[in-house]
Amino acid sequence: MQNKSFSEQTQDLIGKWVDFIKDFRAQMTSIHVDRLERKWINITLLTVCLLVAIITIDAFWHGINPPGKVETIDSAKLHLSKEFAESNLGVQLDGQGAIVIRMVAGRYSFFPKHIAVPAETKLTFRWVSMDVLHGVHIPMTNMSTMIVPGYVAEITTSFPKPGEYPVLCNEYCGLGHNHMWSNISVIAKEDWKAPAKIIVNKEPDNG
Ligand SMILES: [Cu+2]
Repeated sequence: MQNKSFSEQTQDLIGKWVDFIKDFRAQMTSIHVDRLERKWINITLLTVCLLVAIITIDAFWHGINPPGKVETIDSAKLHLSKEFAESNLGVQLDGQGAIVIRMVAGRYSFFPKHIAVPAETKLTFRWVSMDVLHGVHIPMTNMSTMIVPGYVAEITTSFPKPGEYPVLCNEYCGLGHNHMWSNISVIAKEDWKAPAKIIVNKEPDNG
């Protein structure tokens, strides 16, 4: 058998698809479909198209895109990276005084194990995974995202009331998955003390 060039292979594939569609149409037109049934098929298809269109337009309108499109990082070198080195994890203030929290997920815990943040304050969480796919869910907040190895997941949230909030992994990550949780102490705004160390800039770690 002789090797075909790429364009010949593409033409073959297109030909097969055209044949398939023609065949499918011929079969569909040969079947008797009641007028009322046809009407409902059309209504159903239109509804599906409408819903897909709404989701697509909404995603573009709100600039929703997968976390993978935003920022990449080498998961194998997190401990050597500038931003996610152990000493930089946890609650920090950036140059503008905004609170940024850097967390690492790994089988089977979130690091640091415990943090304290102020209530009713905008908090930016930056999550990375050191091994496999994890998820993070904090009930009663909008915090629910996948933590995909190789990517930084950034979420902005705030805690309405002081108290203890659980941090749960919601992606199955291995045998210890159901033990993968930690907690966050949310402290009244006026009682919270900012950490002493200030990181002015996060530097890109992408090699
Ligand atoms: Cu898990």
